[in-house]
Amino acid sequence: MTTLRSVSLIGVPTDIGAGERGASMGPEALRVADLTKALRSHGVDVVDRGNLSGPPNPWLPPVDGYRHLSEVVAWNQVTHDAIYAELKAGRMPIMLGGDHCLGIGSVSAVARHCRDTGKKLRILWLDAHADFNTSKLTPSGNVHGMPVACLCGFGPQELIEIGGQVPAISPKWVRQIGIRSVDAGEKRFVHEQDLEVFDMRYIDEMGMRHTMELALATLDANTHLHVSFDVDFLDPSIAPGVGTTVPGGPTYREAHLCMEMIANTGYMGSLDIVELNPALDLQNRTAKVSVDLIESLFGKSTLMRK
Ligand code: 4U7
Ligand code: MN
Ligand code: MN
Ligand code: MN
Repeated sequence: MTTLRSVSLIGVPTDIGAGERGASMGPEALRVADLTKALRSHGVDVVDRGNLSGPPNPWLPPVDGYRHLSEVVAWNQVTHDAIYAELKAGRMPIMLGGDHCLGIGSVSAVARHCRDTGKKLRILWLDAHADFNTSKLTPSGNVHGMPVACLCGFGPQELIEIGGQVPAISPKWVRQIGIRSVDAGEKRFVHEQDLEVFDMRYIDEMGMRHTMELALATLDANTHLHVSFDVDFLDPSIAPGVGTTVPGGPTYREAHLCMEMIANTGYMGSLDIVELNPALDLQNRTAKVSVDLIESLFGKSTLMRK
């Protein structure tokens, strides 16, 4: 990649939507793993905006199918505002989570920006989970299992309207990669809404290359590509520091190929890095592997390529 990009890092230190405490330490772990330096080594202009702030985690049980709903709304509102401001200023936001409920604020801001600018939006959801639960379907009440549904308009009013338009996105704009844990009711809903899911069986059978060719097939010069990278996408053998590990994820090389192919499109306009939980990590290994993968996402390659 030769284009110089301007990136803003936005830390969102909360685990308000998670089922396990600790993702609130994710932003600092990524900084300790030298994310800024890694990006700069690829010619990226990086500004670290520091961390957003919001309510503490009261660690209470779910009420009407949601845990901590009012706090989740507050964190997503500040996330939306920060991401939207960066996009408006012509910079690429990288949201350092934090748990994946923050995808609601982040993606709804990106969708708003795309409406403003007439861009076509595509969302790559790299995850072990579909994150398509609703308050009726969820087995946990944890909102980090619901962001894709909320973005598609299925969720509580206060959350689905954060980006100013309901629904914020269409399920047709989403491609999910690496999925291997979907709850029973969630599975029916994914099918009903016709989400495009490249699950691990598909990747096993067809390979990561073919998978990514299909997932990236409808991009064009007018596309804004948003990448929502839940670190539990990765196989737990290389990424143990997450709250919800699921065995059988992409290997180190499969994950790099995925990132390299995204980089080659040149269309990535925003990124989330979520669900990293340093309290469960081993010597910051998962943060380091995440930074490695982000380098590939920004064009690192072994050899010069045509
Ligand atoms: B993540 C789960 F039940 N589906 O809803 C739920 F298995 O953002 C997990 O992808 C959700 O990490 C995981 O609680 C959310 C569970
Ligand atoms: Mn997720
Ligand atoms: Mn996940
Ligand atoms: Mn998780």
